[in-house]
Amino acid sequence: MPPVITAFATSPDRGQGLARDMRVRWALEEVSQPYDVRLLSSAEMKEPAHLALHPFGQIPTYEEGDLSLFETGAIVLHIAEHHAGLLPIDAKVRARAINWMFAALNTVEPPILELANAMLLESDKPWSKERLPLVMDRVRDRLEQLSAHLGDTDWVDGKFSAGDLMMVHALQRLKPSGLLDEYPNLSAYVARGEARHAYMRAFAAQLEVFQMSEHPKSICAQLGH
Ligand SMILES: N[C@@H](CCC(=O)N[C@@H](CS)C(=O)NCC(=O)O)C(=O)O
Repeated sequence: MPPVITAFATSPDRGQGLARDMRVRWALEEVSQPYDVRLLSSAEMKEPAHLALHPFGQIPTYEEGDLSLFETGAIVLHIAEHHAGLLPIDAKVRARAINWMFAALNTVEPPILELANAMLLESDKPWSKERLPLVMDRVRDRLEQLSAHLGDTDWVDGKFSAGDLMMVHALQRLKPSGLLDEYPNLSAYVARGEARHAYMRAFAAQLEVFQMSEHPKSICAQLGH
């Protein structure tokens, strides 16, 4: 039985790959593992059946036999530890790749999420105009450092790893802000991630869910049903 992940039945980003099931889909595609998806409405995410799998009522979750996980960092690490392709074999290089997964989640992603919230949820607040530049500068600090580290290399530490997967996905959320464009090597880094075949397969799969939810009739018509 393939693992089962959960995802939004109707993704708020309209299938643009920002929902975090994308990380898990991408990881599974990188290691060529099939998976099933259980789609949830916002209401279903807060019901007891889902809360038993995810105490915070979010997506994605990952079920494999009697193992059930939440938190994309833990899920992607689990996948990477059990299938070749996302973590190097050498113990020290492997530890460094895991190091980069944590850096993406704990150091780079938090200011990006703060900015996304500031732009999406706080723009109507009287203090928003004054606060936004401060939040943007906090993101810039991290981008500057990451950009200096990356230099003209392709990936954060040698070959592509789960560290890059998490980092690219965290950075993608910056696109609407324009901040990524200030760092050409980071824009190119994200584009390199998006150009991977595994990424493209994962993206297409999650976009299809959104298209089916929004235009079920036209998709059925295209499929000849
Ligand atoms: N730290 C969690 C974050 C999960 C998360 O924020 N999921 C979002 C979708 S990308 C969600 O379920 N949002 C709906 C909600 O919180 O009610 C992870 O990496 O898995």
